[in-house]
Amino acid sequence: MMHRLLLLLLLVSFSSPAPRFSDKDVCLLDNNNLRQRLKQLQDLLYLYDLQLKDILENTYHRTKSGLFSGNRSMQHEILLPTTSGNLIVYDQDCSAVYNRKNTKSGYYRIRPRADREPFLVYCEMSDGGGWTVIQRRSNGRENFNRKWDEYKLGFGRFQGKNDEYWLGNDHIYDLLARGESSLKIELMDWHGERRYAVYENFQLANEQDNYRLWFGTYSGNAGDALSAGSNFEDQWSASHRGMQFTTFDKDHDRFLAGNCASENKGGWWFNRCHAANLNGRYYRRGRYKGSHDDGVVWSTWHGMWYSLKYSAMKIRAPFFIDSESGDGENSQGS
Ligand SMILES: [Ca+2]
Repeated sequence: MMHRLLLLLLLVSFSSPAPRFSDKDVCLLDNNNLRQRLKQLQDLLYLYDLQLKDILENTYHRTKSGLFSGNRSMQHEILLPTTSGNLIVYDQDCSAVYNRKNTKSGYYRIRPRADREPFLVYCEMSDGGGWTVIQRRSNGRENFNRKWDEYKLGFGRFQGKNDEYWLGNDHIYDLLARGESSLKIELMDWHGERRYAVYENFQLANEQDNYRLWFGTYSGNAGDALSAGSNFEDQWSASHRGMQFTTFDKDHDRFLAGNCASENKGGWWFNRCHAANLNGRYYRRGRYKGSHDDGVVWSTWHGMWYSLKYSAMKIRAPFFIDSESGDGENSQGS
């Protein structure tokens, strides 16, 4: 079908009106243009072939809807503990904390699933409030070059306002499994300039599917690096949409000759390998050099060879309404 399309385009090109000047130079020029156009079409055909191959070989395109919609959102219906004794009821996420009038940013213990232990997380109550922070880089003190199990369970410090941590893929999965969430990524460079990216419908698959990443529409001013920008070839090799999580000890990337997490010093949803990696190596200034582009990278803003000073990833339900400014229907009083 692609070949037929190409043929059609070529025929259209060749059957376009003859040059007005039957001059030899004009003909040569036209020939040249046609040859260039042919080259462009061949390149395009090559890319479409790659894409087609990709689609045929990778089941996530087909299973996506079943994987990510299905019955996931309701399967972890939260039940309040019914035990006697010390009854501590934990909020399911930072939006719930916020709605109980805890409008101060800080660390709170939350419990998205009643059948799992509660855990600490930083709740950001500015920027509309109710944000659950799942990742932060700010000072390079924490090592992000870690194993699968550490990324699964989470690591870092959970005390100071700017402490670095990864909340843990299991915790993030449990938070996201409760329903549709938006992801907001906040970035700062070494001049103190700030940018952000928002993704609707941010989702992770479970560990059996290696925490495969999915996300919807982008908005913001940092550029859509998770989709590897707007260039098709970049997207093919570096888009993070639909990718599984890779660490140096568990390789699920599409880079056949090696492991992207080993090269880039952190766990992430690598493709071949990346256009964004907020878990990369922390360089203490922006521009860096090396054998790999392994910095804290958001390529659509500062390129692959600039490592950011600060990053935070935070999630919130899109229907979250600040009970202070809303009609208060979410408020449970205090
Ligand atoms: Ca690999």
